[in-house]
Amino acid sequence: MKCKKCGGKAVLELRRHNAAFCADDFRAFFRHHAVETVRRWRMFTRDEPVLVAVSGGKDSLALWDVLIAEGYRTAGLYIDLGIGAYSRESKAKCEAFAAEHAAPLHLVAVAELVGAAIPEVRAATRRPTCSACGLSKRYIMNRTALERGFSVVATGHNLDDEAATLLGSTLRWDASALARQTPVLEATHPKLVRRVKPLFRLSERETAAYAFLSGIDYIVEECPYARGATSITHKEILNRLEDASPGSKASFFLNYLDRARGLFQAREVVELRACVRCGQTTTGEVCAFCKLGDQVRRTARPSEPVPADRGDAPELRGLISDLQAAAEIHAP
Ligand code: Q46
Ligand code: ZN
Repeated sequence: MKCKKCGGKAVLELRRHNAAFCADDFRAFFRHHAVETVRRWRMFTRDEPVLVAVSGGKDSLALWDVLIAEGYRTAGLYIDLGIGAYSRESKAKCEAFAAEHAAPLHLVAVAELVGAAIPEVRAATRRPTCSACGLSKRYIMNRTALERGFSVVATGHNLDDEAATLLGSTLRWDASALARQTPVLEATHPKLVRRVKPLFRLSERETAAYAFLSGIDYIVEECPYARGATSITHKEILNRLEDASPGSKASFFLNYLDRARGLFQAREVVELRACVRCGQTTTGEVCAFCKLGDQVRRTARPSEPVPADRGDAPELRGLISDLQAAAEIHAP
């Protein structure tokens, strides 16, 4: 297999692009794709300070790496969820990455703002862990960006994440979720910042390959609460489609953006106002995040132990695991 660019030995084949690349040319291809997405979708300019939400995983650290290499003005934001060893390790990865690149990193703990870490929130509210966690992350990203002078937050969502979310929303015909799914969520209120996903056209396998070939040290373990999530099943189904017909994942999501998204957005008119308690946006009087904090304080119970990592073999984890992607790359 030869590199499409230089004719040297290829280390990675991209079937949907009908191409293969050597390590250097693949990294250049990946960076070009991300930067073109930022430019074409008007996500941010080179003068605008961007807060990059990093979890310690491959996607968000690959995104930060690309933006630093391409000369954007970035700072990282690590949200400490307080999920035992998983959070300790992922935080250490982000701190090490920031130190290595001499880049600023903002740290905010969920426990500081909600009054408890995610395992305690889970015990206190009995609502799905990922729903409370997702709500907290979105709130903290927006509020931190506003308070610290960033007009835009970038997240590391890749094509597989977006296609799986779209499949989930479509299976439920959740019109509001469909209307909200976009790579650029504009700031439609003075208390909102723009939220963007520069890697949305790059697959999980491509992101894993970029992180591996760039020598990025990221956390391979997934969050213990991710286990059994329906989004993993949706990713598996999409991977089977992709195997049978390369390009299906991209076609599913990108054609949604082109052809169907507008139909859902046109129907979705939401009036936002400031939460009477914290000033962040809400459709009611008090925002969902403040209500979550109330609930935690009212019903605080001792937390259940964080599920231990069962050490599943990578192929059992459901996703095209990072290790599989890394293993198929013949190190240069
Ligand atoms: S939402 Fe759920 Fe994630 Fe929060 S509890 Fe873990 S899996 S980290 S992307
Ligand atoms: Zn509030």
